[in-house]
Amino acid sequence: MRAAIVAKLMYAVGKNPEVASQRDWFIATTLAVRDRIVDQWMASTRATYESKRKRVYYLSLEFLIGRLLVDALMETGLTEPVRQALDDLGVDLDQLRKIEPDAALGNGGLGRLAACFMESMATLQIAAHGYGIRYDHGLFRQVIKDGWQREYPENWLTFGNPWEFERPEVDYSVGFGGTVETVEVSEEITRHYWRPEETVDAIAFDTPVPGWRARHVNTLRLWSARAPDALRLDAFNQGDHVGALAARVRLEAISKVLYPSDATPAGLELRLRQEYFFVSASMQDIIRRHKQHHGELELLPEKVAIQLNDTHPAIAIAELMRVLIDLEDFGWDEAWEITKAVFSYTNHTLLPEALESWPVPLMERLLPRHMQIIYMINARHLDLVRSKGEHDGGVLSELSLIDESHGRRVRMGNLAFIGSHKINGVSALHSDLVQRTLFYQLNRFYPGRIVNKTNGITFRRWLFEANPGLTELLVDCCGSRVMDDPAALIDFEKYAGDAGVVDRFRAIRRAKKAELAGLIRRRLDVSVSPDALFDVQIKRIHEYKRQLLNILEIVALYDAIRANPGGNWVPRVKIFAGKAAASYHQAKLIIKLANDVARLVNRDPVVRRLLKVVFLPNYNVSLAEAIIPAADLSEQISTAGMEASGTGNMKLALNGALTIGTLDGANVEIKEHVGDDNIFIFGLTTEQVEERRRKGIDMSDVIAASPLLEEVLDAVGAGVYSPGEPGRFGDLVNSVRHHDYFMVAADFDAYYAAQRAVDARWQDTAAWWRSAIINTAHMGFFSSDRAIAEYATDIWGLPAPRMG
Ligand code: 26V
Repeated sequence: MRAAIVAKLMYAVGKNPEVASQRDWFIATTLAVRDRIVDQWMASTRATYESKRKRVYYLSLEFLIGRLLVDALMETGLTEPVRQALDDLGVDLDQLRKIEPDAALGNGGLGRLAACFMESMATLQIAAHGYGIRYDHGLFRQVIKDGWQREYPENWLTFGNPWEFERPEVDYSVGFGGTVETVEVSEEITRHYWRPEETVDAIAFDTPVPGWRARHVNTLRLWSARAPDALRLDAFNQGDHVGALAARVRLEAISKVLYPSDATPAGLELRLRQEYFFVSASMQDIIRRHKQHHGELELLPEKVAIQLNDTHPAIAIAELMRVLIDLEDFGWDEAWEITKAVFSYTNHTLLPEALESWPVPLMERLLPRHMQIIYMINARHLDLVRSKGEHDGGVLSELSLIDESHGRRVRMGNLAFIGSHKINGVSALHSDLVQRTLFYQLNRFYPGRIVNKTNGITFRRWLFEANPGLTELLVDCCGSRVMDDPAALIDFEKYAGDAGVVDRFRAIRRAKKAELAGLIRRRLDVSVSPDALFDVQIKRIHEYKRQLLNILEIVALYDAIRANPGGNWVPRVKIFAGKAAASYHQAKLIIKLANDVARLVNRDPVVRRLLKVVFLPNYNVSLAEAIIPAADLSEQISTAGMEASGTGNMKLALNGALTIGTLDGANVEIKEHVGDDNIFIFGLTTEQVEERRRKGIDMSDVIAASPLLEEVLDAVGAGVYSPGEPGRFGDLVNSVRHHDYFMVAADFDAYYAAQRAVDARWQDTAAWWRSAIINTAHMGFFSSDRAIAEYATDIWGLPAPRMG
């Protein structure tokens, strides 16, 4: 290993050890490790080819990967050899690790799920390819200035990306705009020729994705946009040098930046271009590979399963129809059967503002042939519905692919539904709501298509890599098979009352908290005690996730402590991290409030040892890996019915944090697994939220009945936390009082009471750690290996993977 690293340093980086920087060593080490993975990669590719088995294609506009060095070392079992080799060379692996930038090609849950699923598909030795976009700039970097969020561009590629392989020869042309020529070949046959107005090239960049123990290695193929050479030459030859460059820049903008659209739908042409760009390139690649290996396109459903990660790639349904009919001479019916058999679609949110729809005029201009095909799909779909006796205009318009209510728009969710054989939600509750609300009518006419696939997380990253100490303890208690079989975790439960094991568990947590305290001191210059209860809420900032509820509870607690500083309080550190969409005003105001409250609380000598509040900037995968093993309490407090699943909830519980949460998303299933006594559930249920909204969302009644909340709202509204600008939080307070769609007021007292129950449990040390151990022990179900095994058998038509 040492020789391999030095060879890379010299012959690939071009440095000798005496002058090499930490970054040079990082690149050399990565390249040496990558070689080992590539050996397995070639073997996996060959084996898949020879077995002729079915392949899975995971189409996603987001892959939120994080760092890869520690991950690759873990998967390949090379951590110790590499650490030793670097030691001999006078280099510290833990320093090198931090040089690597996060690959942040995603916004949040949806993108991180795609990354966990890629790892589990490789672990279960499923022949899978991820397809997405190689954004030059990932999710923005968040800086907190005077308590406000500021966004800065992210530049993960500045020093190159040693994990990827550029494939200049894998180059597909993607068309946009233009016209469709219709030719009547005969009485029955009409042909359509799409003549795009412009084209852009998609260049492939491949990253190998090793699974556990590197038994199998899959490929993540990301596309980068490049202007076609012809374009440059034409204009250049005509002497229009500036014009030539401007046209190039416009086309290449397609893969420049990730849409940070967690707040407002990206109603922009560039977003639609991104979607079709990566779909077209991926479909060309899939079809080319299929023809090369299996010949006939009739065999597509037998050999190919394509999973649509949300509706972002849903245009692939129209694209496959276009290819089959226009280019491959299939008849409509046969093409449609193939298409439905190949595609399946995962829904990740019910929020109406997050459901994609594209204006018909934009689609007609950018993708004229696809628009025709969508009309045809719609006509046949509505005929079928009518043939089943449905003639109600309201119902038909809800079923239609075209929304006529505010300008004509294509509903991508309906397209994804109609063109798929299976549609899934991401937790039991969410899938139920998908059936009962979003796709209520479609589900009536296509019963059995909607299924549940509760999300999961990869234990390799979120347990083995993030928490090696706990992993070692689990191996000691459950045996080494716990490293291969998540179900083996259950044996840890036996140790819930074992004093020796509890002591080790606590010491592991204590060490992680001390590390996090160091990070908090370095980044924020705030000192916190590792002996306090670390209470964390880490996720995108969104009103439905209710960071505001958490902050208002802090204010109430702060007042209570000040009123009785000698009381029997549990020392707490409240930890927040998360990004707000740049255009999401309310979310940015919530960040400001958290920071304003933090400033006041942290410098108040009265509460000094009892309460600290910190907002850690620039939340990303790497920061999550530092916070999660150090968490005692996990905040999962979304308004019931609004969080599709959550996956941070699983990561925290796996590492032994207790959850305080609502009956929302996967919290419901976490509760079923860990038992009611080991989780703190509070607040309105989904049905109660619906009922309260029907009654009205002015909360004057609720607030009048809660002196505690009244006092908190008065203080925040009066500017106690913003003395320089008393009206700063007026909007926030006003919406809680009179327009509380998210039920902050309605759930406040229940949340306060649940927090006091948390205090009581913490003070019963034995009970706390018993619950913590039970949480870890019961998380096996939430492995993404289980989730992927279910997708494989129930959706992709694969044989049951071998688990463990
Ligand atoms: C998108 C948008 C776009 C515009 C308006 C507001 C809004 C709110 C949320 C989103 C994100 C939707 C996609 C997403 O990331 N969903 C998350 O998917 C996770 C993986 O399934 C799941 O655990 C989270 O609960 C879900 O929010």
